[in-house]
Amino acid sequence: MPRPNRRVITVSNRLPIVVTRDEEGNVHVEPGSGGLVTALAPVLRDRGGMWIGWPGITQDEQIPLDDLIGQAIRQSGYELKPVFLTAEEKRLYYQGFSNEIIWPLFHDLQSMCNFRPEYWEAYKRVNRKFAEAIAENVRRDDFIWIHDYHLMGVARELRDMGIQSKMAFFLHIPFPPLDIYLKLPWRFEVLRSLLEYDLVGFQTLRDRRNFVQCVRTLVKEADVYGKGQVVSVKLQNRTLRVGAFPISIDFNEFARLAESEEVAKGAWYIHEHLPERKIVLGVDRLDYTKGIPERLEAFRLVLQRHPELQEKIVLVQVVVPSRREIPQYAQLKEEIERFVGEINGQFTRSGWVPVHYIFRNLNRLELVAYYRTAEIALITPLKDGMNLVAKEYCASKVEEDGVVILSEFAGAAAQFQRGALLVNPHDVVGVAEAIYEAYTMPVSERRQRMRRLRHAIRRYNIFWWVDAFLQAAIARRLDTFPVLLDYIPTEG
Ligand code: GDG
Repeated sequence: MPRPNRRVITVSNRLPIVVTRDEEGNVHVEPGSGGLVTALAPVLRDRGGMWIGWPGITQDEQIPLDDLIGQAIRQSGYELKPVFLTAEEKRLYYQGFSNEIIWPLFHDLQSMCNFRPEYWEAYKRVNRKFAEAIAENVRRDDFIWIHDYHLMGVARELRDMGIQSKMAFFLHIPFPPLDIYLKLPWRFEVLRSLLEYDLVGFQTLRDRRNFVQCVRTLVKEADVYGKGQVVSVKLQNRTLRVGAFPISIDFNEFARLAESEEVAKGAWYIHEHLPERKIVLGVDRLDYTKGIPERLEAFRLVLQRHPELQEKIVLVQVVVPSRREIPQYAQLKEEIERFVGEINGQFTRSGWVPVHYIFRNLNRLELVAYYRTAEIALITPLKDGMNLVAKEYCASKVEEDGVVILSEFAGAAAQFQRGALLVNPHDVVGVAEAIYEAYTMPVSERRQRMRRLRHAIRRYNIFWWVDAFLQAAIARRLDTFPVLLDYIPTEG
């Protein structure tokens, strides 16, 4: 196990707090509740660590946060250190470099990138700002764990400031293949900064391989050795490790919630209004990587190819508002809504509307009620780091019945291949046929598949993930790893 006295300094773009304003304009701050926060909270509490990040509002909004963050600290039991950004930094570093360059490029969508040099300058400035906040708070023996694509440059800044502490990085999104990575005008700078970490973690073996291929090609002195989940990269004066750590969820929390009376009531209510119909569920942030228009096309196709499913099946598509300041996201929303309108216009009959479209944030109970009640989960991203919705759906299927249709380009595909129906999201006929297969699948097969999935997700949950990462980073032990297979499609 990692040395118990080592504090963990977690750094992410966003602090794990939610800042809201009520009707009277009063500002409230509550601790966040995602899986990562749940898993890291006990680690931070026990070791006296801290979380550094942007609270989500800009300096220009002039909201005094000190007292409110103080309250959030008392509730969470560990330190929270805000890094404040100006409105311009938010626009150039967050919306610009992070979400108009790295996000599309790393999801293989290079034509959607907006490679503006001022975005890069702002990214470096803000990464330095984060590094300064870390440097002010770090002690020599601390372990610094930096998350995600917004902060790839922090290690370089920290080393330039002379910080020698152990540092690790985890990328929540995919790492692209060499040919795509090469398009990045700042490819050497980004790679060089990543190589300053002591451990770089990816979601899947494929991402890890892509990264290693970029290092081998672009960094002449790098020598890569080892095989399996974690390999070593030897540079002139240091060696770092690079590994695959598939992130997960707090399985028990979802299962417990799914068993609660409130969720059972919610699930009953949803089905009561859709009697005799199977529910196909899609849940996604509004994002062009999630493949929502392609999925709607597949749903339209299954209704055409198998008309006996009409009036027997509904698609509930939840889209959670996200990044709406970026024009491509606003366009995507319009495209989805036009498409939903077309399908409903074409197929609706008295008493049956084929697509139920929800554009808002559901609360946890509502979300789990949908998971629990839907017979089929339709999760078809064009590319996704992992996809936690797939894991949450399985954890919530406490009756061990339900079929997952999952994109082979989601990081989760490797772990799901023996339980889910894996599809190529671009093959809309294939996805339509998978919906038909899920609809007609015998109950014994559904249960067998769902049990397998639940077993794996229960075992390799978020607590396992945090532990595996910390062990690889601090204790340099690797023995908790399962065999992580790639998914390779086979013919026929
Ligand atoms: C990035 C990577 C990787 C969704 N709708 C509602 C809601 N959600 C929650 C889900 C889930 C989360 O949002 C979505 O997580 P995903 O993993 O599916 O996708 P990204 O947001 O793109 O996350 C991804 C992940 O990081 C972790 O490493 O898996 O590949 O892209 O937890 O529950 N939550 C609530 N209401 C909703 O309506 N409360």
